[in-house]
Amino acid sequence: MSDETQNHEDDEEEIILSELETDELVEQMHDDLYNGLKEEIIEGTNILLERGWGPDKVLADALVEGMRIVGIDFRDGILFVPEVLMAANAMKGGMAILRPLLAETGAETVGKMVIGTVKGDIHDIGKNLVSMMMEGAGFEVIDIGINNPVENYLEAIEEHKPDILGMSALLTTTMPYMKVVIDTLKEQGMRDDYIVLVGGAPLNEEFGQAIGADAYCRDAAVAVETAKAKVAEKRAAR
Ligand code: B1M
Repeated sequence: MSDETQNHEDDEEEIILSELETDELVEQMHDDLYNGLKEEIIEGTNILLERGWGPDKVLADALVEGMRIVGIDFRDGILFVPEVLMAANAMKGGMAILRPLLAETGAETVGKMVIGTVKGDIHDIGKNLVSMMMEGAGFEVIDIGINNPVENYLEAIEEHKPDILGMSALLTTTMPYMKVVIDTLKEQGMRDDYIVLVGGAPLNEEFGQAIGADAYCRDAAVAVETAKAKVAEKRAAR
């Protein structure tokens, strides 16, 4: 090990989160999220709460802002799936502490999404990544898993009343099923009650439009940005 590496490691070991000024701590948490350090994120979240920060501020300034940076670097090809999964997992550590506190304050969540992979399709890695990034951005996510017939989507939106219905498909043979779900929503007069976002490797913009979705999302970072924008639009229109 070179001296430089040794010094760098020594530097890293010396950081004691509770001794940092609050603004330094928040910056350190952005770095820790980026590096997928769950224990540090849990510790940092608790310290900020002890210092009197409200859970909404911890969520927005420390966690969501950190994940926003992760999302940008993922979009730009600087970070890859394994790193993003680790960051999202670290974020979950902080979220687990904040979620009950946020519920107590009755603060309006960023939004709620039901998401699932369509009938006939068992691919879920991309969907899980989208779920985690959405949670990282402060959304409440109800993940109904894989191989979902239209009835499962209807049941979930009836029960959870989300802002967004998200669908994932990885096969050219299963992607047309998204249209079945959207058409059923139309038939039941519910289409306009939900923002419908679709994604998956074989899809594209034109397909999203052709089946009547509100947007096609190329990746998890785009899903987060699109979801935020569409929910804000919908709330402003209300
Ligand atoms: Co499958 N498979 N697979 N497979 N598999 C593909 C999709 C395939 C392209 C491989 C190939 O042939 N090159 C091919 C599809 C060909 C086609 O349809 N034209 C294929 C096939 C054929 C099959 C089987 C039929 C193979 C067989 O049994 N003969 C079979 C089908 C099973 C079924 O579903 N009924 C099958 C099975 C499997 C495994 C079980 C082995 C495994 C899945 C494990 C799992 O998911 N738990 C698997 C895998 C891993 C793949 C590949 C290699 C990787 C998929 C993946 O996880 N990508 C895949 C090849 C490929 O895509 N390169 C392949 C990483 C992931 C992060 O990306 O899922 O694209 P992705 O998600 C992205 C975006 O698309 C977007 O955001 C995500 C994150 O950035 N996104 C959304 C996705 N969903 C979204 C939803 C949203 C928004 C954005 O909602 C709002």
